[in-house]
Amino acid sequence: MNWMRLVELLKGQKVYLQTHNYPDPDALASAYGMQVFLRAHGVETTICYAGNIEKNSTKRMIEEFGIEAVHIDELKDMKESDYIVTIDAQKHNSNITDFPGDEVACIDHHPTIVPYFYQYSDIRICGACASIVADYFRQSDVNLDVNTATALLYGVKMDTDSFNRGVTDFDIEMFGYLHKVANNYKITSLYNSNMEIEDLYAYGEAIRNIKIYDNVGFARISFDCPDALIAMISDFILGLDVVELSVVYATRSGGYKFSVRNETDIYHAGTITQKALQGIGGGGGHFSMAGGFMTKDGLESLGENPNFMIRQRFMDVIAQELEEYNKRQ
Ligand SMILES: [Mn+2]
Repeated sequence: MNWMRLVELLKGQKVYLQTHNYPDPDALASAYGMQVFLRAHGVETTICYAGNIEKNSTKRMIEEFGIEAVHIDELKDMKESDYIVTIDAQKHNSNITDFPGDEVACIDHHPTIVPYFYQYSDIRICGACASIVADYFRQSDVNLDVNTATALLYGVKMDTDSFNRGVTDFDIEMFGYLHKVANNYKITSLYNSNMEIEDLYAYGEAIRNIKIYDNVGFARISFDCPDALIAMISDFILGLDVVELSVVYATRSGGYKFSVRNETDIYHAGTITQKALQGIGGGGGHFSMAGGFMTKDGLESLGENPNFMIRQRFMDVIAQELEEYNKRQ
């Protein structure tokens, strides 16, 4: 990371900070933090996204912190020569729409699926993108105000499921840095109102449909749900004592949207999701958490009993992964 190079690159340009589609608290907190950081160095930016902000709790977070994020439909004047910094996302990933501007920089914490050359790239594998953004404040000695520290800390907490998921020493270090400044009461209050009544229907259906094969839990939801909710349910299923890897999927555009969680050191959720959905959709992610999708055509190609086929595909890949793990031991 070389924050001065980033500032020099963006100075004098029209700059957009683009999150992944359907931005979650980590994406929004990271974009907001970057905006405050860049403003302190004389660079004005616009935060933008495609898709919707789905969860009430995320909408509330935006209000609480005063984050201004503009939907692509309201951005008619973006030009090809304008600069884009992708935040919590990388160009060419399936979860980010290609906007007209030029993706000159990337700040992200996900493994790269499709490599792309940015003029400035800061991709560090850690629990939350907000941890990386916090590091910009620390390294450059820009004043970290309470609102920004609180937003970033909330992003870290949400993306790491309170330091239980994908967390690294670096996230903990940044937690210490943010915690000194943040309004911790505000974080607790936001954190404890994450669930909406409608979410319970999705939980209900997942619980009714759950199938356990060995140490793997599968659950299907027959209606469209926000990504964040599918992820929460996947975490919930992982909480079962007998489940070490959970695969939760919900109907989306004629196919399915997947969320996969892993608590072992044997499997890699990203690899498993990618392999299991190859040819019928796509996916990827971290060792502990991954997302994926299956297209309508992919689903139709699975024939009469698609749910059985989905479980079969995952179990086959999981068996291969276990075999490779045992070989390495
Ligand atoms: Mn993130």
